[in-house]
Amino acid sequence: MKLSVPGRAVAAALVAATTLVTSGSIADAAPAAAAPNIPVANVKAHLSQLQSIATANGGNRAHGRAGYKASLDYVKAKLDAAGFTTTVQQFTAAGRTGYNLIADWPGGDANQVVMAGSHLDSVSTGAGINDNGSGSAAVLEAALAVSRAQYKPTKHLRFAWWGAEEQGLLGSRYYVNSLSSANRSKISGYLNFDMIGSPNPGYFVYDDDPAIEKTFQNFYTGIGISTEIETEGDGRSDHAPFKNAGVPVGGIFSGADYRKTAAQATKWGGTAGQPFDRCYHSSCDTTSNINDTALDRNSDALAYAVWELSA
Ligand code: DTR
Ligand code: ZN
Ligand code: ZN
Repeated sequence: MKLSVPGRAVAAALVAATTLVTSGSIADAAPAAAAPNIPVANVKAHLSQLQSIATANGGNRAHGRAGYKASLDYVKAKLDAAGFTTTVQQFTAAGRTGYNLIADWPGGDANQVVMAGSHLDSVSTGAGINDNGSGSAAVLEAALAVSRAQYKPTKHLRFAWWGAEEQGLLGSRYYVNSLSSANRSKISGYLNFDMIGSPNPGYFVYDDDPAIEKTFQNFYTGIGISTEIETEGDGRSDHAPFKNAGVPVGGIFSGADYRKTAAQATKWGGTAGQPFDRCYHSSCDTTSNINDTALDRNSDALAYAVWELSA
C-alpha cells in the first residue's frame, strides 16, 4: 500500500480486518506454512553414514583428516541433489586444510538471512556421532525438509557445516571474518546445533537472544518439556564468532561431560550423577551414543525454529 494515501490504506486494512472477523474464522486467512515433523529415522540414517565414514578413515572425522572431507562430501551431495546452492569454503588452520560447507536455499529476502549451522568435524579420538554428527545430521535433514516442502519463506535461508570447531571454532570464525560488514548485518539470526542427541539428555536453550530463545521455548512448551538455560558452553561453540560480530544467536544443547543433577533427572528422566554424555570426546561416541527421543525432539525443534524465524 502506498503511504501517500494513508486514508485509503487504513480503510483497506479495516475492510480486510472486518472481512476476517465476519467470516467467523481466522482459518480463512492464508496460514503460514507449519514446520514439518522431521523423521528421526532419516536423521539416524545420516548418523550411520557418518559412522561408516569414520570407520573407513581411521576412526574419526577430524579437521585435516580424510574422514572430515568425506563427511563434507556426503552432506554436500544430499544438498546438491535437493536443489541447494552449495559453496565449499577452504581455509588453513593448525597447519591443515579445512572446509566449511554453506548451502543457500534459493529465494527469500537477501537482506534478511536466517542461518542454521553445526560443526561437522569430530575430535581425533572418535567418530563424533553425538559431538557433532547429531547437529550435522539434524541440520541436514531440516534442509532436506525445506526442499521436500518447497518452502518459500519470506527471509533467505542458509545452512552451514563448520570445519575445525574442535580446534577452537576456527571454521565459523573464518566464515564470519570473511563476510563484509554489509553482508554480516544482513544475517538476522544464527542458530547453532552442537550435541543434540546426548545419551543421558538434558534440554538446554541458549539465552543469548530473547526472540530466538522464545521460539525454541514455545516448541518445548508445546510438547510438555521443561528446559533450562544453557550456561555451560558460553562461547564454546560456533555461535560465538557470530555473537561477537553482533549477530543475534540462539541454539539448543543436550549436555556434554557435566553430570545430571537429581532435580534434572526428576524432570527429564535419565540417570542422576552421570554425565549427559559419558562418551564426550571419546572413542565410544558412536551411533550407540545417541538418545533417539532427544534426537527426535531436538530435530523437530530445529525445524520449528527455522520455519518460524524465516516466515
Ligand atoms: N563445543 C562443544 C562442547 C560444548 C560444551 N558445552 C557446550 C554448550 C553448548 C554447546 C556446545 C558445548 C564441543 O564441540 O566439544
Ligand atoms: Zn567437541
Ligand atoms: Zn561440539
